[in-house]
Amino acid sequence: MRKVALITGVTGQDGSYLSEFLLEKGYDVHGMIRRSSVDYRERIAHLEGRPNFHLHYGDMGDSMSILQVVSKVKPTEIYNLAAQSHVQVSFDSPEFTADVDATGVLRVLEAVRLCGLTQTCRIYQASTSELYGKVEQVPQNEQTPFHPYSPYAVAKLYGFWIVKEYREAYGMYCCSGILFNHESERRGETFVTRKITLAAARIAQGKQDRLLLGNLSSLRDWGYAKDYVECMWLILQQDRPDDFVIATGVQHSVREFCYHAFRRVGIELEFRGEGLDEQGIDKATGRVLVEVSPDFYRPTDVVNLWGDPTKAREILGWNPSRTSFEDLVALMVDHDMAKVAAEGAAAKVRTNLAEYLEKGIVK
Ligand code: NAP
Ligand code: G4F
Repeated sequence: MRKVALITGVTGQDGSYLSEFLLEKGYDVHGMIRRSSVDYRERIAHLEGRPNFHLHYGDMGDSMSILQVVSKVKPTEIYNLAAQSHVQVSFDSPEFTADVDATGVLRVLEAVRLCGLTQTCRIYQASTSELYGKVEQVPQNEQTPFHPYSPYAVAKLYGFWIVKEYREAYGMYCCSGILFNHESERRGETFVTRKITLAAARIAQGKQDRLLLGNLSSLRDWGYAKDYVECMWLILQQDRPDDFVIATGVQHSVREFCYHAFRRVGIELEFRGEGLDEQGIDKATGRVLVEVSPDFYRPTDVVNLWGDPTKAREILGWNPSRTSFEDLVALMVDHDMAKVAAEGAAAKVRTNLAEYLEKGIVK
């Protein structure tokens, strides 16, 4: 049996972990990357040069490039992870987000169909808990109604439905994993968890003064990305195609994430005030380390995500509790403490990014 996987979004957080996971399982792994004037492939640099790891140029906005990659690789499994994945950015670039996150999914499905691979290639679509958006039920499971609440979520909703349509219309084995937030030491630096762990490390080492955040009360079900890529694979190994919620079943606020991250670097935070006036204060020194800025509020924000992973546990045999919330925060903070300490000559560049983050230039 050929085991050939094609991963779109291979340079992303999940793409890098999934590549490692599939290589370990003996797959030939092909990743699709987009051409850029700078080579930013930090997350997969350690895999390049391995005999079973191959990269191809392609773009989710370009049908012909996807068709070429699919026809050349003839994958037995496609993991469609490529996306404009930042919710705030989707408000700034809604058309681009729709093209990549919605129409892009259709392009992948059509490429498989046009290459005559409908019966030999299984497809995983990276769907999201953002589909529940302005939630109509807590916790959320596979039966919970969708109520997308950002351009990103609306685009991903199209992806979810077109996958379902191709499954029913053409009998294709294509599935969506409705994944709740999953984080790691490879998480992009403008997502809230990584922004917090990097800031905690920099503040502890005297390289940043304070951290500006948006809605501290927002609730998320945060898991560890390395655990979640196993589910993507499991979803494609079942007798029949189906969609699954992947989550830990445990919920925390952004405020709690901050509290635990700072505690890990030895700073006990106390939160005082409300709304825009809320502050995170270092109990030992009285210094204000966390402040709220309207720059990081969203036009519409999803504030109550909490997943019910019962189906994944029972059918896929997946363990949603492998990495606890506390362990996740600790591993991210420990990684960033070492990273910040080693920054040396590059410190200024990193500090500039921290300043941009603080001023809301990069969200
Ligand atoms: P990520 O780190 O932002 O990675 C996104 C990947 O998509 C990158 O490799 C990026 O390439 C690629 N990409 C973006 N636009 C592209 C285009 N036009 N053509 C080709 N590639 C393009 O995201 P992630 O956290 O790994 O998430 C993976 C997938 O799961 C995404 O679809 C995301 O929406 C979804 N998801 C994520 C979570 C989560 O909590 N992480 C939860 C639910 C669903 P560059 O490196 O060139 O930018
Ligand atoms: O970390 P976030 O930007 O992640 P968000 O919006 O939940 O999206 C992530 O998870 C989704 C799964 O549910 C994925 F589909 C998506 O691709 C992405 O990976 O924001 C989390 C929460 C939000 O409510 C946001 O308003 O944190 C709040 N927040 C508060 N201050 C902030 C900030 N978010 C960011 N990025 N930056 C802040 O300063």
